[in-house]
Amino acid sequence: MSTSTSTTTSTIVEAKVIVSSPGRNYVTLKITTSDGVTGIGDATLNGRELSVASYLEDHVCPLLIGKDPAAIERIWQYLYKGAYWRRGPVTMTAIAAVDVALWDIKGKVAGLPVYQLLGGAAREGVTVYGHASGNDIPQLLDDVAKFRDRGFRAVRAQAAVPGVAKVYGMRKGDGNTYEPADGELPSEECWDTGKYLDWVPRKMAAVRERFGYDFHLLHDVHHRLTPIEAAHLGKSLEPFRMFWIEDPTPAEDQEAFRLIRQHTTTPLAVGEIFNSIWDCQHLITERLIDYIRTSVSHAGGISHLRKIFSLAELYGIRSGSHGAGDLSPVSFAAALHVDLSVQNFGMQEYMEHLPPYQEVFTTSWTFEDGLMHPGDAPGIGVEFDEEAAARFPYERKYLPVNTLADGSVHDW
Ligand code: CS2
Ligand code: MG
Repeated sequence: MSTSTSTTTSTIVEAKVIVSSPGRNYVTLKITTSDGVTGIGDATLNGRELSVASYLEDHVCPLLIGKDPAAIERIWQYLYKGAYWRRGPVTMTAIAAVDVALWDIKGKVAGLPVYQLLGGAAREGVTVYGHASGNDIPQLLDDVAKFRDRGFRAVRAQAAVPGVAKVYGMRKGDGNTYEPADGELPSEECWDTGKYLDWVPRKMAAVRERFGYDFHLLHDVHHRLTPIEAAHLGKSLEPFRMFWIEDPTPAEDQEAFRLIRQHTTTPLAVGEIFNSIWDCQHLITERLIDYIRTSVSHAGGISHLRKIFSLAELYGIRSGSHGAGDLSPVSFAAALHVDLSVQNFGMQEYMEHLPPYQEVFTTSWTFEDGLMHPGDAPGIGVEFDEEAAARFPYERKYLPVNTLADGSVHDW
């Protein structure tokens, strides 16, 4: 690209991909400019990390050299339209990493935190929800209590389903993580919709009975129900005034949400596996959902996420960015900058990262009284220690695979 799009003379001189596993696998892109400014982006795609690393190293990094780092939108379009092959998790995660690294650079050059470049703070802080879980109701209630004692204003409640051996959302071992699997190959889980549908309302009733209604209660269905089953669940949870139920049904079929909507007033959230605005166009413009959960790292970076949230704002739909631990501290911080600056912010997921991530990523965000703030360091506000990252080599890991009792594969 020879077109000069800004008055600066700075160019990109290096784009480097670092794969490391400080607590879990993370793929980090580091871009350096001719002025010696560096920016980082998160290119982690859980269970498929090396595909994005290769897409970047083999196909994207060579294209960046010599380009103007200030021309974020043009570079975004060059990587999206210029590839001819568009969308998909690998492509869009790679583009997201470039986008966030360039916003980081822009902030550092301007001496401003990224949220200031996005229009400034629209609120004092970002409401986050924590992940409570338990092997039975008393354990779940103890865990919810811990989050409330720490000041969380919103808690997601997941619990083991009696009669189902392993369930999404349960912590294990040191209590810190439930994904990905331990082994070098995927673990298998066996799902039972009937048992789950009977159990969830009992669990939520217990939570509301013990703690009342002065905090937000959330639940992740993790794509496991058919639309009519999801409608049944939404209806059965209405007395517990859920903040949302998440991913009630697989969302490849956007139209499916119309059916759920017709049957329940429980708010619906979806989008963590979406990669672009086209994945949620009808969900938003036909008001089939209440919260759009697309993430910085899997939906094309800060630039594209802002477009999705702006579209949603027109239809009264609020943001609810995915913030699981497999999104590195870089994309979590980037999400906080977006959350703070958009008008239609709803809720941010906060699944704390596993130690020893702090040896590699130094963050400047804060948590106080249930609200988070990205901090005022120039750029994204996360420093990446490449030498430390080298001490934690990549380990192949997969997400679990779900089956039904007859052995057929079900959504995990
Ligand atoms: C999840 C994730 O946080 C969530 O809401 O659904 O834990 C999801 O399973 C992982 O991000 C997959 O990598
Ligand atoms: Mg989820």
